[in-house]
Amino acid sequence: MKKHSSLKTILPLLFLMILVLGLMMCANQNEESSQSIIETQDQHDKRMSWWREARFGMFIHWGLYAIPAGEWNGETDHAEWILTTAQIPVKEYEKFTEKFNPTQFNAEEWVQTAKNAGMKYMVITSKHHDGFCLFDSELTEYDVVDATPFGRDILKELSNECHQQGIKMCFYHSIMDWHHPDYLPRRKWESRPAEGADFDRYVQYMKGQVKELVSNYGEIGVLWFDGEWENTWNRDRGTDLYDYVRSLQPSIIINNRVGKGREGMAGTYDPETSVGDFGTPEQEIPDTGLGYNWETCMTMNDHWGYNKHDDNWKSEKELIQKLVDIVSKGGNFLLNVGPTAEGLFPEPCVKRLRAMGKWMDVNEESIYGTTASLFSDLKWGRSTTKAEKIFLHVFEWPKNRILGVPGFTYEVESIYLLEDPETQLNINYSENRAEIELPEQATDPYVSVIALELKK
Ligand code: H79
Repeated sequence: MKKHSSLKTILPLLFLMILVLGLMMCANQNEESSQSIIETQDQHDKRMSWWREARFGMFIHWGLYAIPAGEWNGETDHAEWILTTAQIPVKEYEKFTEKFNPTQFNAEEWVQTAKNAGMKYMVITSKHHDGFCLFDSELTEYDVVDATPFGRDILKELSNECHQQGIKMCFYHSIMDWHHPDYLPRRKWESRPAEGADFDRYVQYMKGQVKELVSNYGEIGVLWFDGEWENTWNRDRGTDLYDYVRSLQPSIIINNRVGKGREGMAGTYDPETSVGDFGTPEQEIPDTGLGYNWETCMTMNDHWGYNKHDDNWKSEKELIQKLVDIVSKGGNFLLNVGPTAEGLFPEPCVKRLRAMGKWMDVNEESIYGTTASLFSDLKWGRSTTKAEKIFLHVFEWPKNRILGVPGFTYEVESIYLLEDPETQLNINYSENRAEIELPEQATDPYVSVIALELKK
């Protein structure tokens, strides 16, 4: 009975949705400049809402390059770019497939590690610039299932786990491809001839793979493109790819590197005139918010892919403060792990992720679903806000125990440290400023968070 009545209400709705989608697709085909999919602000906000709420995700750079682990002919500064930076001929690089056998890989553990750190989504390299695929693609033999002794579909195992554990599965897919014979331009140093290469055919290959990724691994949160800067990629191709992915899965979120609008490593763009749903600062944090969605991606040491010599790890404190800094400016933090060829997260990563998780256990309320700071120029730290609450993140504990908040004139119902909600703190107002009386010592070794509940 119940089933019957809900079907009755859903069927006309479904019909209407199909009609609207069909009309949108026709409209797209008719337009010369392939204007991107149209959606209202409301629809956009709804599509982006899980991502805005999430704030913190894990990037994973994993592929054949984990085998040389950054070292080639005595040079030790390579990583996922090693094919190009060490000028390894494609035929020779392909031989790494014979050695790719990460027997220690455990999808459940990886996802659990991300989840325990407080991360809500995982973006893994389905294919990096080297062209090697971590999933079973029908369109190439150059993938983990067809070409390696390991023979398991890594993305299948990870996406199953992600869905199981409530983490959004997302894929990084490189537009640039140093392996595919149709990809152009060739690297200047390599001897593979460019004759006969057909870039349009490459684009068909890439779109075919994207279709596999969006169709065979359940719901995908984000498609994260990269390597868009070469001169074969252009605005129209970007718009076409964006529209194509959204036509396959309308709810998906796509970064701005799908198109040509990105401004260098700052990752900024104009969302009004370029395709893509968010900006992508790389290895940097903007000075202020950007007025649109953005996500800083960053390494924990100095390489994305595993480099066995790189010990330049950011401290736990730095990483937690970067997370807070980013969120206080309205951005997301996509923090990278480069697993080893055995299939393990390097121990220094695990240690840092554990510390971040411990901090998040106490302070996550001041991160998830918050929006940017209401105050600029807080000398001692950062701030976020959510509904009727303001959070103050103290990086530097004031020696005189008085925390000054310029511009804070709200009346508060309640004020306390997130780790000790039972103990009320005192707040005094003078002129255009509030002063909060703190305990003598910082209560958290990294960032202590004060919550202020405002009077309604
Ligand atoms: O996957 C990781 C790196 O391998 C990849 N992006 C991250 C997420 C990466 N590719 N290139 N780089 C990082 C640095 C390259 C920068 C440059 Fe450019 C490319 C300099 C000139 C062309 C990007 C586009 C910055 C300026 C224009």
